[in-house]
Formats: sequence, structure tokens, C-alpha cells
Amino acid sequence: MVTVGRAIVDVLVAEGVDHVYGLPGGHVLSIYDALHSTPSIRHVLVRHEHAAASMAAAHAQLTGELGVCLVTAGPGATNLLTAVAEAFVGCLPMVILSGRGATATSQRGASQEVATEQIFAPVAKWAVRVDRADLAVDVLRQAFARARSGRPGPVFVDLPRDILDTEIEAREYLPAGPRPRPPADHGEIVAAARALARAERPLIIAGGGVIAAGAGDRVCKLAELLASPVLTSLAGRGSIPDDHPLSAGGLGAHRTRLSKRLLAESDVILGLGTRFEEMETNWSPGAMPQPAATYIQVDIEPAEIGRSVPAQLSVIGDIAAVTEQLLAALSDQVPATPDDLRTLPRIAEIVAEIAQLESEADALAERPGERMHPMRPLRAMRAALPRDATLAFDVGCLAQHMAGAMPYVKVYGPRTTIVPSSFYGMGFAAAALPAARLARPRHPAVCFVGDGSFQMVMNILPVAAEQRLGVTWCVLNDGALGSIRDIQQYRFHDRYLATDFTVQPDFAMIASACGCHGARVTDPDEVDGAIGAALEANERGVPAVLDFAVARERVRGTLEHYGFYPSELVSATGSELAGSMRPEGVRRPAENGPGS
Ligand SMILES: Cc1ncc(C[n+]2csc(CCOP(=O)(O)OP(=O)(O)O)c2C)c(N)n1
Ligand SMILES: [Mg+2]
Repeated sequence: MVTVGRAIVDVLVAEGVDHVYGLPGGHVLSIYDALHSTPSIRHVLVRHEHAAASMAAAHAQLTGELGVCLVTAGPGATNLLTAVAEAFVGCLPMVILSGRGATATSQRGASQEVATEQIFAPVAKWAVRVDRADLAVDVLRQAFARARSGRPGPVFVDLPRDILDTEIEAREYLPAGPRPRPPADHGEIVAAARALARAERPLIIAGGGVIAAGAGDRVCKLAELLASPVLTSLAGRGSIPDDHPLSAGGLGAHRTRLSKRLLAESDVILGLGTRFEEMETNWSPGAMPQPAATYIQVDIEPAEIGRSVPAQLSVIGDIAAVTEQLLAALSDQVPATPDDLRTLPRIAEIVAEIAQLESEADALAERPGERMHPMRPLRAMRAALPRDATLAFDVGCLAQHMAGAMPYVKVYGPRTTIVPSSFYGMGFAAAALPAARLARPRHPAVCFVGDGSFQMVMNILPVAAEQRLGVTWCVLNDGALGSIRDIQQYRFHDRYLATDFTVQPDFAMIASACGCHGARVTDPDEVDGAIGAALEANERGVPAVLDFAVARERVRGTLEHYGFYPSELVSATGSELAGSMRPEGVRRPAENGPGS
């Protein structure tokens, strides 16, 4: 006989779980007690449960295996909610083990008792309350199966404390097994292959589904066979190495003039596990396939077909299986491509344009001025890191601040980034960062994060220090909720409220108070040295915070994307990248109306 708590931990071991992110309470101590005698599972103690769910989600993003969190009843569970919603929107598999009051007291207003299984239902693939001890193991098996299968996502399991303490018969456990990989219907493949074989200017858009399916290599082969450029969504970054001649940039908020042009001119567009999310594309015509193009949408989830963009052809299946099927169907239908794709005029143009954009980004990073452009620390850090480092991007880097800059951080492989989805919760990636050193221990890990977003999750610092996880947070500090302040500047005529920080913590001091290395960097000439010292501390297992005083400046892609910046500002600069801001309080006459 074993307690249900012990049986649950045995399930975790059998399912290959090696890390659990959590914070205990009285309700779940039976599980903690079983973990005490389970050396193969490392428990990471957070200081707020939001970080447990963020790290579990990042674990899934970086490894492809589901992340596990363990929390107590009521507030322990509800503190997870925001990051679980992030995992749900981002299709990241996760199993959440949550405590609950004893079944005997469930209708009597027991302490910490709220209907958590209902609270989590809209942001979980399955939210279930276990009400019989002898069913707990079966529920767990289903939880693992559902979290991994189809479009992956979180599963919430509510476990009453008396059930956790109950003894049940020890039985052999049959693991739920790996993620199923359903292939597509043959007819759908034939139709898609025919359209692709006839394409004059094909384009592939690789989304998070490519990463989830581990299909990057096949996507590259397919792109090479078709001599098709590849654009990647934020979640799809790494599907193709950024120095591959067919890697042509990002989508929507992360686009460049090159990716914009490719989207506009392509006649057949193959979308692989991508949703053209609103946060990414604003659903603006220029950020989506042209109506005249043939858009072929491939997704494992039938409900996604045509949801965001109408698709002329659809293929339902696992991206790895579908790309394999397309490769087989196309191999004798398309002419052989040259070994060096750069000899093709369309590809040579892409390679030249990327080189030009890169030099513009360098010029912006090196631009002299009182405050450095946020591109400076971003470019300097990328240059200091090896190809396979883990890169995390929080809000403040992807919102107005760095949206257009994202294409200028090279990503060379799948499962090397921690990124939010279109749920876009401030602090998700920053709170998740330490998990990078558990999921990919040998690779340096760095997060770019706005000062507002960092302040939401600074209690992550002692977690990283305690676990000796050498990671670096680069705070892009503009003293404000800058992205929102911009809207007050341009749409609400300089009427600022609740967007400037008049008291700003000293992030470097907070870092050292939490056992981390910390430095404030105001002089652009000190950027490289500060980065070197932080990465060196990381190698000793010491986390680091670099507080960069940056200008609140946008790049062209951002100004265009958000739509509220004045058109003269958008068009003022010759370069794709340099998007300078109007000085505050200098209004155009038309704006000086009543009430402004
Ligand atoms: C949890 C949460 N609250 C509010 C928002 C809305 N929001 C989007 S960007 C932003 C400002 C972020 O400030 P900061 O991190 O300093 O980055 P900056 O915009 O200054 O670059 C806010 C408040 C959000 N995305 N998430
Ligand atoms: Mg800010």
C-alpha cells in the first residue's frame, strides 16, 4: 500500500519528470514528503507561484517535455493563473498539481476553498477535481496524455488533502507515452503539393507548431526543395537558423521591409503551425497573405483552420508528419535546386537585403547620444553569447520598445528561446528565465525585459541565487511603462497618468541584496565590460542583473505596427530602423485643441 501522494510522485518518475516547480502548503505535504525520498526529481522552490507556472511553461518551451508545478490550495493555485493562461495561449504542455480542502469539509466553507477547478477551466485543456483516491493515478495518466497530445497545453489537477493521505494499492503504472503524431489525409497532401509545385514565388511561414512538432529540419528541407524563403513567427523562431540563406525574418510586429515585401509578392504561402495572431500581425492587410495568394494552412488543431486568416487549402496533422508527407509528394514534382541557393536571384536578393538590415542595426546600436538606444545592449549581448545560448524576451522588448528590433537578434536553433504568446503577460519570460539553466544547463541564458515588467517579478532573483542558476536579466530601463506612455503621448495629447515611475528601485542593489551580481550601465562604452562580468558571474553559478539606462525610442517596424504614431514620424526617417521620437510637449498646432 502507498499514499496517493507517493503514487503521484511515482507517476511523475514514470513519465520522465525531472523537475517540479512549486511552493508547499499544508494541503500538499503528502506529495512533498514523497518527493523528499525521490532524488531523481529536483524541486525548485519559488517565492511566488506565478514563477512556478512560468518556469514550468519555459521548461516545455525549451525541452518539448511538459513542465510540472506543485502548489497548495486556494491562493497557491490562483497565484498560478496568469502564467497558466500564458501557457494555454502559447500551447505549452504542463501538468499542475494543486491542493484542495478535505472532501469532508468541501461544502462547509473550508479554509482556502474556492472553486479552483472552475477558475482554471477556461485556460486549461482539462481542469479536473479528483474525488476518489483509487482514481488519482488514472486521472494523472489522462492529464499527461491530454497535456501532450494535439495542440499541447496545461492540465489542472485538483487534489483534496484527505485523498492525498489515503493509502491505495501499489500498482504498476503504464506511462501515457509520447506525443502522438497524426499524419494528414492523402488528398489534402496531394492538393497542397500541387499548389506548391506550381508556385512561382512560394513562401513558408513557420510558427510555434513547427517547434512543438520538432519539425525544424524537415521545414528547412522543404524550403530548400522549393527554394522558398521562410518567415518565422515569434513562437516559430529557430525553425530555421537565422544564417540560412532562406531565413528571411519575422512577421507583423517583428517584420522588416524584406519580410513585408515577401508576404506581399508571394503567390503560394504555406503556413505551418502559425496563427497570424493579433499581437503579432494586428491583422492588418500588409501583415497577412494577400487575398490573391493561395494560402495553405497546416495545423494539428482543426479549429484553427481559417480562424484568423481564410485558408484556400487546409491540411490537418502533426507538422513533422505533414512536412515529411509533403517532401515525399513533391520530390519528383519540382526541379532540383542548386547546391548553393544564393545563386538564385530571388535568394541572392534576400541575402543582400538581410546584410543591409544588419548594418543598419549596427549603426543604430552604435549611434552616439546621451542615452543609448536599446538596440545597443541587445546587439552587444548577442555578440557576446554563443550561437546556442538561451534567449528570453519579455514585455518591454517585444512591445513598442523592441518589436522591430527582434529580427536583429539572431536565433540559430529550435528550443532556444523563451517568449510570451499573444497573451503577453508582463514578467512571464523574466520569471521563467532560471528554468533555462535547468532545461539546457550548459548554455548561457539571458532575458531582455522592460523595467516595469521586471518589477512585477523581481522576487525571482533569490530563487535563481538559491538554486545557483547562472542567468542574466538585462533590464531595458526607460523609467516608465513606456509602451503605454507612448499612447498617452500620441493619442491622448501628452496627458500622462500612471505611466512614469517617480520612484525607481536600484535594480543593481536589489540584485546584490538577493545574492546576485548587479550593475547599472549608463555609458554605452561600458556595455561590453558589464556584459562580460555578468556572463562570467553566471559561469560561477551566480545570477546577474544589468540595468541599462536606455532611450525610449522605437524602430520603424514598431511605429508602423501599432498604428497610433503620427504618420510623419513613421515616414520621417530614411532608415528602416531609426525611428526617433517627437520630444515631449512639442505639439503640432492641430493637437492643441480644447482639453489637450
Ligand atoms: C500583466 C500585464 N499588465 C499590463 C500589461 C499592459 N502593458 C503592455 S506593455 C506595458 C508597459 C511595459 O513597461 P516596461 O516593462 O517598462 O516596458 P516598456 O514599455 O517601458 O518598454 C503594459 C503596462 C501587460 N501586457 N501585462
Ligand atoms: Mg519601461
